[in-house]
Amino acid sequence: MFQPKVRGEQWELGASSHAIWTGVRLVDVLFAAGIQMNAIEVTFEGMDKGTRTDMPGVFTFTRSLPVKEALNPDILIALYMNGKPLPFRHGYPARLIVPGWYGMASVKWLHRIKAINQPFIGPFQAIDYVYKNKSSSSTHATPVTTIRLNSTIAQPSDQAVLARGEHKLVGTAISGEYPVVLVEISADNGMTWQRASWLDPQESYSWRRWCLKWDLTKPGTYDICVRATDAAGNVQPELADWNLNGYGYNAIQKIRVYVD
Ligand SMILES: Nc1nc2c(c(=O)[nH]1)N[C@H]1C(S)=C(S)[C@@H](COP(=O)(O)O)O[C@H]1N2
Ligand SMILES: [Mo]
Repeated sequence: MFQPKVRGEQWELGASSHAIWTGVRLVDVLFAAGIQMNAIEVTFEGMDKGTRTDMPGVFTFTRSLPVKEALNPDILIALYMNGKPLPFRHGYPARLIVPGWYGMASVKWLHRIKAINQPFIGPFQAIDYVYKNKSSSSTHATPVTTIRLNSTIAQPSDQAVLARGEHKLVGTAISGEYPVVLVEISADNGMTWQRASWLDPQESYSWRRWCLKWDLTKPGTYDICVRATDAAGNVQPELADWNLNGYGYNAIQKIRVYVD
């Protein structure tokens, strides 16, 4: 949804989902294996490999975490998704789950974990999944890490035609940084805001669903926006930080609905 458009898959509102993961704590495996004091990063290698258009060679999907992050007791080597063995496409038989981070950190089809004493440089670490603008070289780019404060309207959908009467707006909010404490809706394109109520309790790393009853008495066109605020007082931006590969989009979502 960046303007100007970025290359690649145009995800728009897609590429977001939610599941319950069960497995083994990474930190327990690292200590059981005897991780050494001089380790600075831990690498995670997937079983999939392939060629790239930007450099010769065959590469596995390998990512690293700084040791400090890797020891987070909430990181899992997940074996189950929603109570069942991982489906193949989601990483069977084992995948890393780095909660609160964007998906690229959660290496699927995990088959090797290594503690290393120098920074890991691989294309999926240093070329992809970094925030870059046109002028920054890849050495100065910032890695994509935690999920930015974000919220979305699931219902009604954009361009919906609604009957007059009472409607329920529902959606989700998430942040990988601080808990989301407030979701507000505007039906006048951002002039005034109303507080939504929560459908879910606050839970670490989870998205949290919100809802708002809305009485539509007058026919017309309505621009509806949703914005979330976190516990540190951050509010979603009007415009997301544009970057070459289109990562971390979290601008306030706007939809338009028509009332008959
Ligand atoms: N082995 C491996 N793990 C991977 C990837 C991959 O290509 N290979 N893609 C990553 C990216 S970019 C994302 S967004 C998530 C997608 O996980 P999902 O398929 O369970 O939604 O897996 C991550 N783990
Ligand atoms: Mo991704």
